[in-house]
Amino acid sequence: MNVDKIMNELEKKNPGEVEYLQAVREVLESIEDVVNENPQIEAAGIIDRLIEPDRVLMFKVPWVDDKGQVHVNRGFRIQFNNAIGPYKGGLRFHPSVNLSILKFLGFEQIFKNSLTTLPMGGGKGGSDFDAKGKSDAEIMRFCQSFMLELWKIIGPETDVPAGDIGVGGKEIGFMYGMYKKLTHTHVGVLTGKGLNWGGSLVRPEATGFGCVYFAQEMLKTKGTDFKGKTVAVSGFGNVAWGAALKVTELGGKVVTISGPDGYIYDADGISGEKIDYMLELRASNQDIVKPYSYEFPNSKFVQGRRPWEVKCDIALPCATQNELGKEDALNLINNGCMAVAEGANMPSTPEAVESFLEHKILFAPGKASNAGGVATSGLEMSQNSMKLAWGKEEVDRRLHEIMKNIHEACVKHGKDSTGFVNYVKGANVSGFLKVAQAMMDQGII
Ligand code: NDP
Ligand code: 2IT
Repeated sequence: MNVDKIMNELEKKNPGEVEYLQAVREVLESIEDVVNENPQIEAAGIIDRLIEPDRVLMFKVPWVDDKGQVHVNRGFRIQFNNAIGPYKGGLRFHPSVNLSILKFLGFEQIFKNSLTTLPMGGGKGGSDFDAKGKSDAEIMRFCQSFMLELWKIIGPETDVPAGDIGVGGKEIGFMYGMYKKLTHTHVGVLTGKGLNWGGSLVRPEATGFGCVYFAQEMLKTKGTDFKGKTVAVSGFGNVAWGAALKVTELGGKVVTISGPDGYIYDADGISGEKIDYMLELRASNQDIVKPYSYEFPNSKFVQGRRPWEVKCDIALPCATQNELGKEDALNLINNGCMAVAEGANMPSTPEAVESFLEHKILFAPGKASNAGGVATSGLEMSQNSMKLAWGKEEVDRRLHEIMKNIHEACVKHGKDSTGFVNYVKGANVSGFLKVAQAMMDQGII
C-alpha cells in the first residue's frame, strides 16, 4: 500500500476537505504494515472501498423563527460503512459544520464502533444550525424540519443517529417526536433518548466516564491511578461534564474547563456544585465559559487561551477537533503531564500526537478513549430491542468492561518490542481488522 499515492488521489477527489484528509491519513499510516502483511486486503480493494462513504445525503432545512422570519440551514447524513452493523453515529449542530468535518467524524466512527465490540457501523450527520440565542420553540421547529428529510434514510436496523456537539437530550426529543409522527412507530431509531421513553441510564455520563475508565487502565500500566492527580479538562459540554464527575469520584482534581472564549483555572478543584454548574452554563446557550469565574470568584478566567499551559498530571481534551497543537503538547510534556486521553474527536493535531509518541507519554486517541458514548448507545439499542431497561449499575458495569476490553485490544495491537504501547496504532489496527474481515466475507458490494 502506498499511503502518499492514495492520499494524493483522495485529495484530488475531495479538495479542501482538510479534517477528512487528516483523519484518513492517520488511519492509513497506522495500518500500513498490517495491510502489507495481508495481501488479501488489497486484493479485495478494502482501502478504496473504506475511504469512500456508502452515501452522503445533503438537504435543505427551512424553518421559521419566533418573529416569523424564514431561515435555511444545510443538513447532512453520511452513511459511511455498515459492514459490521447498522450505521451509527451522532448528529452535530454547530455553525462550523461542513462536509469535511462530518466525513472525518463518520470515518473515525467506523473504527471506534468496531472497537466497542458491539455490532455498529459508522455514520455521522448534522447541520450548520447555530443554537446560540435561539428559543426552545425555534430549536423545536428546526429539529422537526431536519427530521422531515432525515427520517427517509434512518431506521432502528438501518441507521441510528444520536447526539454530538450542540445535540443533547432536548434536540433528540424534538427529532424523535417528529420521526414517531411520520412513521407511526415507537422504535429505537435514535439514542440518547429520555429515560421515560426508551433512553438508557448512564448514557449522558457515558463518554466522559468511559474516557476516564480508559485513562485509568493506561495509568494502571504505570502502577498508578487518579488519586491525588491534577487533571486539565477542556470544553464545558456533555463530555467534559462526565469526565469531571468521574475524575472527582476517583480522587483526582479537575483544575480547568474551557470554552471558545478562553479557559477557567480553579486551583481548589472543579467538584460538587461546580460540576452541576457546568450543566447550567451549557444550557444557557451562551457560548462562553467566563461566567464560571463570577459564580466561583476563587477561580480565574484566562481569555483567549487554552488550558494546556497549566501544570497537570493528566490532560483530557473534551471540546473539539484540533484544539491541542504541537506547542500545547510540548507545554504539557515539559510540565510533567504523564497521560493524555482524548474525550473529543481528533482534538490533538498530528504534530501534537507525534510529540506525545516521541516523548513516550501515555496517549489515547479519541476513537479508543471516547468510545464509551457510542458503546452505551449500543447498550441503549440492545435494551430497546429487548423492550427492557437495565439498572444503573448494570449499564455502568458493561461500559466499564467495554472500556477495559478496548484498552486490551490497543495493547495487543500497539505494543512494540520495547514494551511501549502506541495506542494510536493499536486502536486503528484493531478497529480496522474486524471491519476489513467483515467486508471480505460479504463480497464486493
Ligand atoms: P457539547 O455541545 O455538549 O460541548 C462541546 C463543548 O466544546 C462546548 O462546551 C463547546 O462550546 C466547546 N467548544 C466548541 N468549540 C470550542 C473551542 N474552539 N474551544 C473550546 N471549546 C469549544 O458537545 P459534547 O460534549 O457532546 O462533545 C465534545 C466533543 O466530544 C466533540 O468532539 C464530540 O465529537 C466528542 N464526542 C461526543 C460524544 C457524545 O456522546 N456526546 C461521544 C464521543 C465524542 P460551544 O458549543 O459554546 O462552542
Ligand atoms: O462521536 C461519537 O461517538 C458520538 N457523538 C456518539 C455517537 C452515538 O451514536 O452515540
